[in-house]
Amino acid sequence: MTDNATKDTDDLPHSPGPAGGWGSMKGIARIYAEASASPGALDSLRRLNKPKGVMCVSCAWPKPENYSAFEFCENGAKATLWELTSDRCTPAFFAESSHTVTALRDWSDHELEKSGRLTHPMKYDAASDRYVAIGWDDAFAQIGATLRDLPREDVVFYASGHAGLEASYLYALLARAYGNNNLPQSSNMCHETTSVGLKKVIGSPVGTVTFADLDETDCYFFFGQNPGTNSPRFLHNLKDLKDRGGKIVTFNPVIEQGLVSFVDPQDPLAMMTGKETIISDQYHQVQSGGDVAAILGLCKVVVEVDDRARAAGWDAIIDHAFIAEHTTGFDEFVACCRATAWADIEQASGLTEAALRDAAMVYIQAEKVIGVYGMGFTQHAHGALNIAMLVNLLLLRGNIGRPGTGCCPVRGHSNVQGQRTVGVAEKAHLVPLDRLKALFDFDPPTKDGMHVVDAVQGLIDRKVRGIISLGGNLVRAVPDQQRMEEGWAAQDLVVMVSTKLNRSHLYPGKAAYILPCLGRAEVDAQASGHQAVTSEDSFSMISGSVGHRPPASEHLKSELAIVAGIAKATLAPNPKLKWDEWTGDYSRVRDLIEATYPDDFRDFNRRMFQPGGFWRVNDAARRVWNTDSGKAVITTPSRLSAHGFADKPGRYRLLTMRSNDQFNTTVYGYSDRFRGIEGTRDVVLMNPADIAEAGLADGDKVKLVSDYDGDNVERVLGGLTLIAYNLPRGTVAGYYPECNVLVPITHHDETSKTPASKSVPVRVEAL
Ligand SMILES: Nc1nc2c(c(=O)[nH]1)N[C@H]1C(S)=C(S)[C@@H](COP(=O)(O)OP(=O)(O)OC[C@H]3O[C@@H](n4cnc5c(=O)[nH]c(N)nc54)[C@H](O)[C@@H]3O)O[C@H]1N2
Ligand SMILES: Nc1nc2c(c(=O)[nH]1)N[C@H]1C(S)=C(S)[C@@H](COP(=O)(O)OP(=O)(O)OC[C@H]3O[C@@H](n4cnc5c(=O)[nH]c(N)nc54)[C@H](O)[C@@H]3O)O[C@H]1N2
Ligand SMILES: [Mo]
Repeated sequence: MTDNATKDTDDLPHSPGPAGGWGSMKGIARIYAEASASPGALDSLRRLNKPKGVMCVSCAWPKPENYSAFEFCENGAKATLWELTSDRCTPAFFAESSHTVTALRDWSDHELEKSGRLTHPMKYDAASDRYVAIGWDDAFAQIGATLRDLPREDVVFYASGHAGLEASYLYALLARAYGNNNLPQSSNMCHETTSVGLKKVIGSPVGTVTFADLDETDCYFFFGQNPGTNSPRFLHNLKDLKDRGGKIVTFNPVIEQGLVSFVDPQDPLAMMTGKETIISDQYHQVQSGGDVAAILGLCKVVVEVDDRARAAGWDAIIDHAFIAEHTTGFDEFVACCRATAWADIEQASGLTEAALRDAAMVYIQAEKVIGVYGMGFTQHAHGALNIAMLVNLLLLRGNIGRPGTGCCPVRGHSNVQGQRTVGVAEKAHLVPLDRLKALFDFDPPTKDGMHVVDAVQGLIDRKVRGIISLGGNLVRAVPDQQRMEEGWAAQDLVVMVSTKLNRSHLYPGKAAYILPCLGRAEVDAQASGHQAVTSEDSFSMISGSVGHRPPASEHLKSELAIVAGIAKATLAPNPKLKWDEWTGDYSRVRDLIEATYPDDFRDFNRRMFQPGGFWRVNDAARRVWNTDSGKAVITTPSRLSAHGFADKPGRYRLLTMRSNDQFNTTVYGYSDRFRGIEGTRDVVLMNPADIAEAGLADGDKVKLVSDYDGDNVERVLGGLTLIAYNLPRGTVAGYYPECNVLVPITHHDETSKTPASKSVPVRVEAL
């Protein structure tokens, strides 16, 4: 049983220096060189996340109202430089003798994207096994003809969270006018658990906090989110909290450096002196899937201390007035807290009673608490239960809907949340279909469409026959990659709207097209002049973004123009669908968004450049609960663990992790500086005692074999080096996306179908 406070982490293997500091500067400089970024790219960094500047293409962390000179982080800088590379992937690249599609499959993800920005629309030529250039008009005409021939329900319109609100709105309109709601999105692999699970308990599918809450809170409880790598600008808020004497308690199987200590690269004095801020006051290495039990333990202590306080005639610890007015399920949950034995909680969480009591005391003493979570919560078979448990903890002391408190799911792609807001949704009831009908004079389909998991299953079953992909790299991002590749290649049509070459281009169906688009930092010139686009961040703030760099190629089109091009070539003429006018002036599309979602987008064109963005209303933040009962739901857990399979000797819980040198399937390099892993991603991290017990040794060559009871498919990943690492017993770790061959498509959150990528049952075997 492990319980590491941060003070001990100096002794750990692979515990390099603090997050931020000179390491982050070196990281940016290395990517600047590696990406061969154009010198003008530095100008784009200067404008990042400021009004009338470029909104970062990396993560969805919000933009502040009062920005600093450098309003970007290590990974935002990397993403921007990577996009603004001077390398180009031209028709000449594909014509090189060694660059057949089959040969390119042997390239790593890093090498594929490193070939540079795509410059021309390309079509796969089966005879030569290559992509060859094609004109835009021909590409659109051929795609339109094939789409018209295909059964409407067999075509999928995937979106990955990159594209702005305008292109995304039109993309969803295209799918519905075509005839289906098959609009899966990357959040299906990510925060779908939030969209379904958080909605169920507090009535809001998104988080309730804003920057003002971060400025006011006095405590963060962190579960399975890694700000040092995935939302580094958050580190500044964490440091601010520590500077004003607040507390941070972290639950994570991996010691993540950004949650240990931080040197602010924007603070010259801190940089010169190396002055670190210790981030987590307590760091609890919960085992993978063990958070349900850990939080139950915290709540058990809260209930116990509340009992004692009231018996002694002191103020209650639980906010009983709030509970009575605003919640359901309290009594049953309290009975469960009392009835569950500490031995069971310790067993299921991997943490000691003493450690959980320490954490609970911080919770009890804090007046305003924010609960933060990420993929370590959502990507489990019972991920929604993780979220419900965190909400239980917060509700006990009224820590939702009060300044300085709330629930803070940290989202992924820069506009992943916003795409859902404007209709990229496979669930028909989430979209105001009646308004679409009134605006555009067609009958939108009412049947629910496919989720990513349904689409993958449809590909495996050869039911899905065509896919349009607005950004992303679905072949590499989804579970069951091997079966996915075969299904992908069997389709009639694959259309990828992309900026860089990736693995999803290399399994062409009967007809495959790569349609290259502008990046967000580039000038988007249309009939009415330079266009701006908008996106929505993790705090539901909507901001405009203006590109300033010259496009990577004169042949690029904007995402919006590409969507319009496909739509015009595919759909029967309808005078209400004004694709050319919309392409010529994006403010017209924003008017449509406002007409479709008047509450969220009031005065859209006028407010889009408000510093820090404008806020979409969130009822839960005002203690209005849009749940079935009209109250916030306190959930009694049906189980103590989120991992969802039986434990047995030799079966480990594999968590798939992101390195500091990647953005999802985009691998910038092979330096996972924060974890001390350099030069390779082909590794398995494992507790030294587990290694010894398995008869293996640090440095051994091993393979991972999936040990899934749900089907008989063989899933193996070989060529891995075993590294002894500070992890809880029974939990092993490997990199995403490499490990995706091991994740079964049916192993997903029970309510939202988010793949359970943080707890995959595997065996570790010598090679
Ligand atoms: N640089 C960079 N930034 C990114 C991304 C990127 O790849 N690179 N991806 C973007 C996207 S799309 C997303 S969704 C976000 C993802 O950002 P995060 O939500 O931070 O996702 P991960 O890094 O996958 O996992 C988060 C943490 O969960 C921990 N964890 C795993 N299992 C458990 C568990 O059972 N319990 C607990 N308590 N913790 C657990 C892991 O150790 C890890 O530290 O980041 C976005 N930002
Ligand atoms: N095992 C495991 N699997 C996971 C995860 C995990 O933690 N573990 N995480 C999941 C998560 S959270 C997510 S969000 C998904 C990510 O899945 P995706 O969103 O599908 O994948 P990305 O890697 O973000 O997509 C990268 C590609 O997007 C294209 N691109 C980049 N910028 C732009 C742009 O501005 N416009 C357009 N049109 N294209 C662009 C480039 O061609 C690039 O190659 O993966 C999921 N898969
Ligand atoms: Mo994500």
